[in-house]
Amino acid sequence: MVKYASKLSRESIIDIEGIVSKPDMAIAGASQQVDVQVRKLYCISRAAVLPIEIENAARSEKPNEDGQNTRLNNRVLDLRTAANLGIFRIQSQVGTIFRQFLLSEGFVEIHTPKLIAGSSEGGASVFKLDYVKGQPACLAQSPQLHKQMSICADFGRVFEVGSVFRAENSDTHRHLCEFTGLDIEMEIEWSYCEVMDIVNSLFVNMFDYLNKNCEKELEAVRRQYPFEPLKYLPETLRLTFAEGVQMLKDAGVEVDPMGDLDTKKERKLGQIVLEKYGTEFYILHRYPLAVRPFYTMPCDDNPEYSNSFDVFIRGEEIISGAQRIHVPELLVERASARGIEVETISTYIDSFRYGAPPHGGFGVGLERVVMLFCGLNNIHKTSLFPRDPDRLAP
Ligand code: ATP
Ligand code: AMO
Repeated sequence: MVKYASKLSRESIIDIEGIVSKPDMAIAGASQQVDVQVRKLYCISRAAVLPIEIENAARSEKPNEDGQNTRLNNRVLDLRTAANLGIFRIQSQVGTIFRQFLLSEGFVEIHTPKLIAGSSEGGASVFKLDYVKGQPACLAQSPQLHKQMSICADFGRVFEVGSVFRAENSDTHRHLCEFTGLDIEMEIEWSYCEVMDIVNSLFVNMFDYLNKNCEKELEAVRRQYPFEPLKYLPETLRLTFAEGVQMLKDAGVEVDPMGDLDTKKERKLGQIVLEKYGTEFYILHRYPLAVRPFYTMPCDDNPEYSNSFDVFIRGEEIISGAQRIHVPELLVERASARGIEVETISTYIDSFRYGAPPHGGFGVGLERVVMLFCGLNNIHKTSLFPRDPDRLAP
């Protein structure tokens, strides 16, 4: 039996029969919990020679020791490490908390189509494909249009957890070509602040829950990828875009007050906010209208700004949200101004013609939330089977 066992390859699955006892601590290491005197041994599933060493995958990335690409090529084995299993258990909790919290707040879960006639967000990052009978179609870049249409259908409050497709053309540490979108849309009574209130209670609740209930998983991730716990406040900090621009200017950074912030400036602002307010989770709102999607509602008091917001963890965006335009004429005007072919979204625009309530919502990238909560440096680590410009398998 010993000879047979010594020939078994690593990661083979075996059944054994034997006598279990407490180990002699003087002989066994402190980590050994049990001793088994094996009487019978059966091989249930024999593993072939491993293409990567799981011990290497379980260490921090070291050059020449099964780098990230090799590990992703062999993702099933790579996922067997404690850190990776921890990451996806945490991810599962994030999705569960998102669902449970919204259901308790009266939101209805919906499932919108992923095959649509035109682009849902505009821009170039659209996967185009041939639909049946030769019709052109796109993969949805977000459930944006249909979640708003569900509000026009009188659901009041809706949410969706689903795949989102973006034909991103370059590799970055935080972009995927397919990711999981956590989306909400809701009627609003007074202002888009009601949507930011949901962001606040949902995420403070989520972070509290993860810290309290995922200790083991967080520890497994931390052992391989050391990180500091996320600093956040019981009431999420809200700054206006103009305040953010001023803080950057005061720190000597050149900023266009009516432009968007690039990744570097977002990170810098994150550092300034942490030093000044002691939080790594905050909301930046009232963005210039010109840098937001066509469906974003301009501010009443100054149409150069918009009722919109982004939310950041450790200086990187995890959420975009806004009040939407519910007036069809204004929607047509804003879509045309952005070069969108209005015919491709005519059914969306028509749904605002028969009495549409003021409404707003937001979209969250699930992989980004987990990446940034765990202080990880790359979104591939939080996507089970990542899709990027160079990766369609496994
Ligand atoms: P979203 O798509 O929701 O806006 P985002 O994080 O991609 O999320 P953007 O406003 O598109 O935010 O981009 C912010 C910055 O991120 C850009 O100024 C640019 O520096 C960088 N960036 C965005 N997309 C890419 C990309 N595909 N490749 C490289 N850099 C990108
Ligand atoms: P936006 O385009 O900002 O907004 O996307 C929402 C959130 O999705 C995540 N995200 C991504 N994650 C991984 N890879 C990508 N390529 C990628 N692109 C975006 C980010 C981002 O904050 N319809 C609006 C949302 C709304 O207003 O309701 C939208 O899609 O975390």
